[in-house]
Amino acid sequence: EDGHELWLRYRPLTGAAQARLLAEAREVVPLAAPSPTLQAAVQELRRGIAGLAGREPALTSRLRAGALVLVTRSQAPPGLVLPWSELGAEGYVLRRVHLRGQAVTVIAANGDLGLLYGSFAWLRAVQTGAHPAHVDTQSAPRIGLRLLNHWDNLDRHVERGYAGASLWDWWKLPDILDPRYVDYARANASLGLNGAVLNNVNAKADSLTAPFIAKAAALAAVFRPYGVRVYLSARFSAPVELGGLPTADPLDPAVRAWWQVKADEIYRAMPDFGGFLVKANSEGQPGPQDYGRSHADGANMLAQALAPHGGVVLWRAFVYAADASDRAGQAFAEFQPLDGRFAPNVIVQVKNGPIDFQPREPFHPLFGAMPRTPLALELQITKEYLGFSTHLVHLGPLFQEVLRADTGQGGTVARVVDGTLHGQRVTAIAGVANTGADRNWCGSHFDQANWYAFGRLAWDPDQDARTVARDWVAQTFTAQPAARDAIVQMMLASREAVVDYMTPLGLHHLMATGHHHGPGPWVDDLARADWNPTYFHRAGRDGIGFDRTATGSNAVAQYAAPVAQRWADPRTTPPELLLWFHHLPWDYGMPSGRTLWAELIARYDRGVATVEDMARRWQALKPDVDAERHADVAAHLAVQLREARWWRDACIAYFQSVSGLPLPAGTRPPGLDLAAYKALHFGFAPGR
Ligand code: BDP
Repeated sequence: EDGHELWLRYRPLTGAAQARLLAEAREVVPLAAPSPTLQAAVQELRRGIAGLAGREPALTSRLRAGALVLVTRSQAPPGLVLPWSELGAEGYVLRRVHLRGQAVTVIAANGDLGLLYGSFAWLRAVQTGAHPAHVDTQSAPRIGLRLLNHWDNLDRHVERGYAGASLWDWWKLPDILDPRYVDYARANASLGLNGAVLNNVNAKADSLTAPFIAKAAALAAVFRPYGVRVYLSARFSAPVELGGLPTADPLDPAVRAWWQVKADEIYRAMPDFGGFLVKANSEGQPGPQDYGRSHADGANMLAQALAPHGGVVLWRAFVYAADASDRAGQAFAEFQPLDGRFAPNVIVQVKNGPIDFQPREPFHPLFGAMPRTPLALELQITKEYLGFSTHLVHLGPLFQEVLRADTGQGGTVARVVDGTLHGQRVTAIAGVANTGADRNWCGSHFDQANWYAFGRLAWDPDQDARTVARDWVAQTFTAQPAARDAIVQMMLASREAVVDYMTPLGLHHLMATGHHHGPGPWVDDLARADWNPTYFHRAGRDGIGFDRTATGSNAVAQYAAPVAQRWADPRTTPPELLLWFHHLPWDYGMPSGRTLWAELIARYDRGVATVEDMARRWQALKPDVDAERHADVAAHLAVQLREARWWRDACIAYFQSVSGLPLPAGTRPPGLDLAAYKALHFGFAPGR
């Protein structure tokens, strides 16, 4: 039990459940045109049933009672009435019906990809405890492009990766194919993820050379049966670096022609290539602004090259310049005025919050503010700022909080992203992957749940994070309800815990320099003001917090009126976002009755207490979890507890040095002097 099988373990059910399963899955009957995707669906069902029920069902073409029938609309026997038109290209129905007089279970879809998704959904239902005769589900994805973004370099180093080297063995590709590539695609298909950007947004032009296109095409061929399309991050200056052109100006005809030829070349190798992801004029990456052109000029040039082939451009809105008065306001200032100026196959990809994947941020003000532009939501699955893969932090609640945030423009972020609010046809969601070559794929057992939660919410952004976590636990650890729910409870509490022990009350970016491991609230000497934690918390004798109201940067005004009004006033700002928007005196009165100073300390304490509680709960689960994984998670929790205490102590020591206030009565003083916390350095932390 090293976690390698992810949530696709298919361990034997109990005796009675096995019998029930076999009664409904005696045989697998495909009524669909043969294809590699259909074959993948059939294989998964046979493998899953063999594991769960202890007997592999036969593959036949005869319809008998108790068969599991994979059926597409075009091959459906007369009399099979299903809501086909509601299923789209990828949706499915799971239902017990009578076909030619026989009681069978159908997995029905318009095409073979729907059958594959339906097969995984049926297996999931059975694994999570559903009675196989009562499974009755209809589902179709709400968002069109559901993508993982890999920040994987061509030398296999993964930027912000905490699970070992990249899965992609670029050196051995295209000739030698690691069997993991299939399992990667299976895992994604089991969640409904349908695309992977293979290389880092901090891109090298080399990834667009012929040898690397061939390597990417080899991966695309492995992924294809599973519906996972390949995308590439494109370096904007590639026409100069690879093509020898004097410029990469997007309005230059030779540059445009270069991209056109490059796109044609890529599509010859991968006819279903998804498109380009681009980080431009951001953190040193080249872009159209280098030539006095706009983001729209740059994106549209690439879009034109991809359009004849049906590809898209995902153009990132993660930008901030050194001279900006407030980094949180910059993407909005640059992108919002471009609304309506992007080609139809451009999607602007926006991080969930306006800074950078913090434990908590308000939703990004661009959501809802660009009605004429498709916006993709970019979430980070890898936990760059949330304790890497050593801390157990379940991100389902974070993802859900963003998706459910009301933009004040007539709908939530989910309604912007799924295109319903502004009638977008092209829709997308992206998660920065946490996968690597570690045996358990994600650096820890519980980090697998973050990949899982992302995939499930990408398929249906209205799903409840608790339900998704419950499914994951049932598939991965145990379906026994008491133990399952105890694990779910730990997971759901973990996100608020990390907020509390790192950055409570709307604080952000207090992490140490570069690697972002551990506390560094005192850091004030970096080249750019907006890289320093002191820039973000602004603590002094007078108080703490970033004034983003009219008396400060006024970034709050970027939100729609109802939201902006609420957050412009500290009394109507939720405590969770208080110091994001307001600079307040240390004795400011909090709703709890405490002063701000006392509340800050109480939150740090609460964060540590929650981790203590998680570790206790896990100990109590020892009888319910296999020894190998139990010990591994316990070891991770011990590290997390130590580091939560370090965060709490270092931050309290630092903020006390700034506020000059005594610790409230009963507060445990930090174990060390501030100087000792400052002196800690981690030159070899992973993920840089
Ligand atoms: C930041 C990361 C950096 C990424 C950047 C991005 O620290 O490694 O390159 O975001 O999203 O979170 O482009």
